[in-house]
Amino acid sequence: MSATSFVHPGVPAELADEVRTAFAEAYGAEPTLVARAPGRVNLIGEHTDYNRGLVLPLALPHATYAAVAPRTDGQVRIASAEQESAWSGSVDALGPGEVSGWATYVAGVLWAMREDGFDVPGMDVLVHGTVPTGAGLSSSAALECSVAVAVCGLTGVELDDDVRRRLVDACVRAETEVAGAPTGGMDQTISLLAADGAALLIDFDDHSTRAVALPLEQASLALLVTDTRVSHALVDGGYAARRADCEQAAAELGLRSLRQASLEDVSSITDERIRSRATHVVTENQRVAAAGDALAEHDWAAVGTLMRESHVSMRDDFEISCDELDVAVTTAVEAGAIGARMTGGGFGGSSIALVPVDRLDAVVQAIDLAFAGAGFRAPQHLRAEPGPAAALVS
Ligand code: GAF
Repeated sequence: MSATSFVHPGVPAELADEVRTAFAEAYGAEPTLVARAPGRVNLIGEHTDYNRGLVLPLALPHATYAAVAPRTDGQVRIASAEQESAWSGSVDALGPGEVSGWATYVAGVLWAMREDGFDVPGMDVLVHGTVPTGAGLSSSAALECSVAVAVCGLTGVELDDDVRRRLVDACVRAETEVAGAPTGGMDQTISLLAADGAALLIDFDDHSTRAVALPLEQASLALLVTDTRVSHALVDGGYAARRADCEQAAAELGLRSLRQASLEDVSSITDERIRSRATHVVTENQRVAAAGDALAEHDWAAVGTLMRESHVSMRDDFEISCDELDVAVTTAVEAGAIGARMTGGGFGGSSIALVPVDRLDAVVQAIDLAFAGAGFRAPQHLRAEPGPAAALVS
């Protein structure tokens, strides 16, 4: 039994009851149904998705629950069990610029689904969840995907692979065109297509996906996620600036994307910053492919090495780490983790470490101590066990 207190994902049936109760309190009636969508943590492959590259995320057990009921007057009401502000308006007024704050993500999904030809009626929506916000664990994608699945439930659309992929696109449009965060598609793809018990190798060149088993328990390993509590926001400029640098690099090389670039190509880029950004993307794609192979062979030591190399690349070439992330990663490895790296968009958020179970408490304590010693805010930790994709809650 671990002495450490982790951020608990909650019990799905209890959370579904809680969201039903909160819905009834907010709207004075029972919801028709509840949908659940997970947050994610990325094992390896950062800032590669919008470069048509490779990523290897897993769905967290931490998730967002959306309770919904249809309305006949074409109105939409959006509320949350956690957030104060609520929004209401017409289903015809949900597009870019119409809604602000967290409700934008919900409104954006309804708008993008309508744009794609889904039947989206007026409805009441209430969300409730356990994905930490601002921690780089895709609480926004979990929110989007829970609403998308709920709408399908309301309108009787079966959630087959084709529909799930259309929902991924709608949720990405919600994020990029309505919320204004120029992200790639990793977070929505893993939330909607995750394979329970596995990581998902996603190739953004052809959008193919392959489940890669993660038999952590069998290997007496755990994935420790440390939220540095340095809030990251994808709508801030750093993420967009990195994306622009990558696009500039590809344009300079005359390529459709950095996925087609080799290290030799990249060495010809004259601007040092652009060359470093492209170096990260090219080497990160190689590391993701190697990590997929290493996992297939249960070569955890190789996975750990790749994670450590990935962190160095993000720190030095892509420059998206920060002191708190560097301390979390270095301390985890010094205290016995096989590998560790920052995860997600960067500039704060979380790290992920691959840790022998019998070293878990020691690693957590070492990180807490190192944060206190450096005068950082106390971090919070959670255990990442690969969970299932978004679905209706029965
Ligand atoms: C964020 C984005 F939303 C993803 O699309 C991805 O680019 C990630 O940062 C970095 O790998 O989570």
